[in-house]
Amino acid sequence: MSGAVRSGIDFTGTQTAYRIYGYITNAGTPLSGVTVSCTGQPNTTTNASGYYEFVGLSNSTYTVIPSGLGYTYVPANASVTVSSADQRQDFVTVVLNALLFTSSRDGNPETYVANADGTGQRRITNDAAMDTDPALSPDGTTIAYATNRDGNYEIYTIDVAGNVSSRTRLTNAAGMDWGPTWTSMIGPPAGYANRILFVSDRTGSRKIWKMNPDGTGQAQVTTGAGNDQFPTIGNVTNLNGINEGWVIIFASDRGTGNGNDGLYFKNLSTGVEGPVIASNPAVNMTEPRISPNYQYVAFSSDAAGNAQIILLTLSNLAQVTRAANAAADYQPSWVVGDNTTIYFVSERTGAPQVWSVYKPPILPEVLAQLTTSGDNWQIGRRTFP
Ligand SMILES: [Ca+2]
Ligand SMILES: [Ca+2]
Ligand SMILES: [Ca+2]
Repeated sequence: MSGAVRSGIDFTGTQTAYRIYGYITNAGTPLSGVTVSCTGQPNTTTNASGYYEFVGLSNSTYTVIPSGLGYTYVPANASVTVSSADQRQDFVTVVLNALLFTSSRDGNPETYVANADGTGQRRITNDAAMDTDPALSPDGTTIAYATNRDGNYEIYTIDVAGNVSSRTRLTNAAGMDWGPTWTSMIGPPAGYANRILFVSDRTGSRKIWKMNPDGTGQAQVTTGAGNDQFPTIGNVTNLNGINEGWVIIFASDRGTGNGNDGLYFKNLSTGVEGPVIASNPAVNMTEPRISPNYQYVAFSSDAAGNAQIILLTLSNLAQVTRAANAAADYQPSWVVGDNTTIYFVSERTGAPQVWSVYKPPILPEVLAQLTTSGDNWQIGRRTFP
C-alpha cells in the first residue's frame, strides 16, 4: 500500500464510511463470542480470531463496550472518534493491563509488577544481581528482562509469578544484551510475529536483534551505521502521510555522530530504514514507545535543556510536551488499551519515581506519582496483542 501512495496515484471521490475494529484477547488467546456494543449500531460478537468490526460509520464519536464470557475488560469502554479514517480499538482481559518497572527498594535492582493505577506492587525477581529492563509478553504470562548474573548482561525470561524454576537464559554472548521487548502475536510480517526484540553490541556496535521467545533464531535486525537501541513495534498506517505498515521505531545516534539519539524506523516488510523526524546533534531524542493504537510515539527529549516527555503524533509529526517539569523526565511507556495515559519516570521529587500523566480531551493534565520507596525506573516496554 505504501508503494501505491509513493508512486503518486491520485484517488478521486471521497470516502464517507469508516469502520471501528479490533481484537479482544485473554492472555494472548483470541476470545470468540464477546458481545461488543457501539453507539447507534446493532451489537456484534467477536469471531474465532477475537475480531470485531462496525462498518459504515460516519464521522462521529462512538462508545464501544465489550461484555460477556465472565471477564473484566480493559478498557471497560472506549470512546472512539472516527475522523475520516478507520479506527482500531483492542480490548484485553484485566491481567494484561499491568505495569512493570525496576525498583531498588530492596537494595538492588529487581523487577516489579503493579496494576495500571500503581496499586498491588509486587516483586518478581529476588537476586543479588542487577535485574533490569522488564518487558511483559503479549500473552501476559512471561517477563523478559536483562540481568548481569552471568558477568555481563544477558536476556532471561521468568513467569509473571516470579517462579525461579521458570527462569530461562535466552542469550549467551560477550558484551551487553539488554532492552528486550516482545513483538505482537497477530499481524507483523513473517519472521517478526511472536519474537523478542533486544539490543546487543556483540558485533561491535549496538544493534537491534530479534529471537524466538525460547532464545533460538537470534538474528540482527537493524543495519545502519551507529548505535541503535530502544526498539518499539507497531502497525503505523500514517507516518506523515505514508502507510508504512508494521515498523520498528528505535533510537539511534547514526544521524548525530556524537552519541545523541534521534528517532528512526525500519519497515519490516520492505527493510527500509529511515528517520521518523530529523535528528539534531545538539538534542538527545530517545526511548521511543509506540502507543497501543499505533498513532503516537512518546519519547524523551532534552531540547528544552532538561529531559522532557514528548508526545509525537505520527500522522503529522506534531510534538507536544507532557507533564512539563524542570527536573529530568524520561522512559515513557503505555499500558494495553489506554491511549491517553503516559507512564514515565521523573526526578521532580528527587529520586527517580514512576509517574503517570492522563490528559482527557478537554481537561488539564492529571498527574499521579505511583511509587515512593527507593529508586523506580525502566517502565517495562509494552507490546500490544
Ligand atoms: Ca536483583
Ligand atoms: Ca551478554
Ligand atoms: Ca523535565
